[in-house]
Amino acid sequence: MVVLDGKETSAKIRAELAEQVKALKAEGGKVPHLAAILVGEDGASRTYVNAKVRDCEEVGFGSTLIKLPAETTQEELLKAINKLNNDEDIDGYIVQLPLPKHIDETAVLMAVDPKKDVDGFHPQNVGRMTLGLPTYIPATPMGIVELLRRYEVPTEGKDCVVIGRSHIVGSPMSILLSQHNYPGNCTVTLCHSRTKNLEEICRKADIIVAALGRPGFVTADMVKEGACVIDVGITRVDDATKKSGFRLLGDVDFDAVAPKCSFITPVPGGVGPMTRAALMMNTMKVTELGQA
Ligand code: BQF
Repeated sequence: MVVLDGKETSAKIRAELAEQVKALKAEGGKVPHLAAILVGEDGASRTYVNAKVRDCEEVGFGSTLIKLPAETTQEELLKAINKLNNDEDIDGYIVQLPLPKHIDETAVLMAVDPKKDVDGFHPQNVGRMTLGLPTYIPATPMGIVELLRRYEVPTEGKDCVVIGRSHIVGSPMSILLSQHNYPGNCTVTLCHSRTKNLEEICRKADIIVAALGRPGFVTADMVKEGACVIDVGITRVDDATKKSGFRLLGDVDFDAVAPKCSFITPVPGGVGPMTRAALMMNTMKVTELGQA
């Protein structure tokens, strides 16, 4: 059994990007500049967005964090987005999700200039991804694909089960793994809350991607001997013994499932760090992807 180490792999990717930034600078090229908009005070979102700014500093990108109060109206947010769309120094930017409930997420994501949409959430970029055209791939599925590639996990002809149909993880993951590519060429089954016989379907899978947000949902009896299991879950639970006051739980019962696996991702230190690295890779691509 091989543990797919997202922490180590993401550090390697950042080091590679830092080298590319150095080369860019030496050639007198423009160094990518990433901006992020954070609305409100949600603790997890703040942590995520601060980590992204730190990643930019590590690889040598420019970064700008725009913090707006929780009461920001949709109109005000759209104005901030418009400003970033027109700011020539900003190559790419993200709107940190989730947004406060009074804001329409779809309207916001549609306002992002597709050329600067490094999260790949704009409908135009979702369409381009679906058609296999050059674009920004949403960070979590892209991070997973990159992890599979770097560990040379076999995917061609494999039966893959994706659990969860979110627009951010499950849906794009199912599309990428079914594409005529490596990693890809899987036969993909997308399971969700209305799926019948989910356990049985999982037991046939060579690759399971668990992205439903229910701690310990995937148990050993659901996993075939030799399967590759990718855990996207990151549920926070209180833990007074931790400095942060919480710990992260994955969607997979790691201790029971791992002995059956060919490959498995841990939580923390698996998919999460790769998500962050994928955002940096997308930001690096901005200058190349002018046509998107
Ligand atoms: C780790 C996210 C839900 C909603 C909005 C490392 C991250 C997480 C875990 C991280 C996530 C989840 C991010 C670990 C970014 C992944 O070591 O296991 C990094 O920073 N993520 C986000 O920006 O918004 C979210 C999940």
